[in-house]
Amino acid sequence: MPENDLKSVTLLIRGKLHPHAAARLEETFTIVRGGEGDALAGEHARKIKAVAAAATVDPALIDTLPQLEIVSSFGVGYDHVDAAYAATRNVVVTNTPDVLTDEVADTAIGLLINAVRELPKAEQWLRDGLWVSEGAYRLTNGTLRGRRVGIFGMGRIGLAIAKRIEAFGLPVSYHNRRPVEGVSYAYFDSLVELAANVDTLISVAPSTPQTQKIVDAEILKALGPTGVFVNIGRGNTVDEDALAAALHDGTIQAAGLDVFYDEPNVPQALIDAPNASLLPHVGSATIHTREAMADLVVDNLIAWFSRGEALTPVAETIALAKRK
Ligand code: 8YV
Repeated sequence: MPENDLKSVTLLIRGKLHPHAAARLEETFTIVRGGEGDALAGEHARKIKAVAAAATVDPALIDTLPQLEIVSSFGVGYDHVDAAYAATRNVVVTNTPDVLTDEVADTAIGLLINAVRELPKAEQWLRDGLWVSEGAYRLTNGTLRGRRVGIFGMGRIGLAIAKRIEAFGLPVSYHNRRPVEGVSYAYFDSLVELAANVDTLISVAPSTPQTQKIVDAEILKALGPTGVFVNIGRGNTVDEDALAAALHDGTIQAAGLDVFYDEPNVPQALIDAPNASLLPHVGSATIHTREAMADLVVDNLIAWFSRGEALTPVAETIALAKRK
């Protein structure tokens, strides 16, 4: 189908999609909107061939759309889309990798330094006038010097973080579902072994059935009293009760968290932990990077309907990335 003829394709926008993506989609396709929990009118449902997703796409929705060919999801993490189920219905699922890699890696490093060197608290000290009334902010117990860093999840973002950590002069090791070809960092085949061999654990792990609350009391204990835990992946990979307890009782030294189990609700016990540096899921949140992600959502849809090819299919649907 020529690119200027895509108005014949009906597309559902699911959730609060980035306005740049929504505007481009409206120009190109015929749009139907349906937020979380909205019932789709049967008449539309029969016509919809594509979903642009910033919210849940579950088996029930997929089954409501008999002509569905593609779900283009916003974000590199796509745990809100049941990609395994989509594959069984010959529906290709795409996400937005690569364009956010450096932004998220930058945020991970910022979070690590904030947690270790207490920079947000030092800034608050200045803003509160305490530099004048009390003198210098206290010397921090935490430092990056001499740290050994473990990365949980050695995908594209994990590698970008590892590169940055190397530039800081610190050794890197990692745990992943399997060793990554061409990566020379030391590999540990269990998370607890990695935690026991480092004092700084950075998690970039996606949410999968295998990773639910995988960072638990045992992992935090293995990380130890000088341990720093940073999470830039997904909040449901962490047992937050165990993490809050570990921060309060000194099982670990500090944490830097960008993601939480039940966003935007952050447990009070984490907010109350003075040794936690907390961010409201801003890993990729710049105008530059979010616009690039929005473009990739749209470009996947245009490539699919004009050339029969998805640009960035997720692993579960890679076999469906070219229209037969
Ligand atoms: C986005 C993310 O904030 O890409 C991801 O997986 O977590 C973030 O970049 C998220 O998609 C929500 O907009």
